[in-house]
Amino acid sequence: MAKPLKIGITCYPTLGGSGVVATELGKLLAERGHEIHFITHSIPFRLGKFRKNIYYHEVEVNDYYVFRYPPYDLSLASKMAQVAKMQKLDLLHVHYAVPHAICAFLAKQMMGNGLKTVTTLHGTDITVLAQDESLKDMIRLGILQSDAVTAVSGDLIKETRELLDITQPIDLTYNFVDKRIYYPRDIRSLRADYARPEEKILMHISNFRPVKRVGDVIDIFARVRETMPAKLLLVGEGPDLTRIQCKVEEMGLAESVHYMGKQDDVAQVISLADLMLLPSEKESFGLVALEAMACGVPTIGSQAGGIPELVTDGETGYLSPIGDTASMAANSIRLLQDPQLYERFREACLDRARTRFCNDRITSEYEQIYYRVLGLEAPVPVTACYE
Ligand code: GMT
Repeated sequence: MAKPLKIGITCYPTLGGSGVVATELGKLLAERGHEIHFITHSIPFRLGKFRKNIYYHEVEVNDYYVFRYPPYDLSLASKMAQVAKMQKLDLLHVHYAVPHAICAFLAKQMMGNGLKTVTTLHGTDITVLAQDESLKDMIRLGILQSDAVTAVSGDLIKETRELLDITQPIDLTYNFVDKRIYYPRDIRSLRADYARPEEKILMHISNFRPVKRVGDVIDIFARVRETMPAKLLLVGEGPDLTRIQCKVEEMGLAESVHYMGKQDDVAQVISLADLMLLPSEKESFGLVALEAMACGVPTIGSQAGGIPELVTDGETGYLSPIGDTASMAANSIRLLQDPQLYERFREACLDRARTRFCNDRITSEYEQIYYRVLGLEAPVPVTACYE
């Protein structure tokens, strides 16, 4: 039998898809008997209640008076090494290259190279930050010094290779959903709070950053509303939110748009929607489209990055060129006006989420990578998803 591992996980604990993936992965690995140590600056927001096999180590930043800027990265690296030593970790798995891959490299050096490190690239660490010449070489070093590197889509692997001139193997590990949490919820009692029975509900969930093109979401919605009664639910917050609120006002849509802020029970919220809108400029995978898919909600989106690897155009949603809001609106209307077509898409969504992106399969893919890096016998891989 394969030996259970002791794994340190570092991620951004308070926001974003990379933190969600890292935390959910840690929980699933703990369920499989591995000992998981989160090394982060605060408790990962999806960690929830006390769980067997899960520990949390807080990174405290030293603000000694000579430091003009408290050195978080160095504190993190020291904490990683300290926890690795104290808990006899087998490896560190860091999510998002900057600064985590470099901190893991420093921790490894402090441990005299005995510690293995795995880096998962999530998207903007490559597609935005690695475009910056002042960060590029550091990101490249972090990747080269990792014992294994994974990325969340084939497109992100390609972009990493091209941008950073990297030839070492990069494993593909898609985002996943826990099917015990993400399934179509019964929202009959809730729906009436947001829309009348004849109104369709369109939804967008993001961190409201420019790469998400939330302005396009409003344009798509405005066009859909010209044809049918509809409401738009905007979930999340971020730097573009105020600009978006102004745009909504200017377009006379204020009565039809609900701002839901940040939400914890995403599966419940998504189950309210008839369509998910994801018109991003850059999107290495698009976790939110997968969460929607698992709840039976098709996505109307752009062909950016890894979205086409997730959303099958014409089967589980429709994809258009970035910025082509007319086509995205036409596709939304086509789907919403045809109940039979919509039902086919919904079934295809549920089927694809369960079979290709389920927690059993992707957790096992990460597990195989850990054992490979450690040169240990691995458990039998899970290649199918269980109902
Ligand atoms: O979506 C974001 O901007 C947040 C970002 C993050 O790093 O938390 O998400 C990235 O990682 C997710 C998990 O792997 C992916 O599903 C998102 O597509 C990716 N975002 C972008 O590439 C913009």
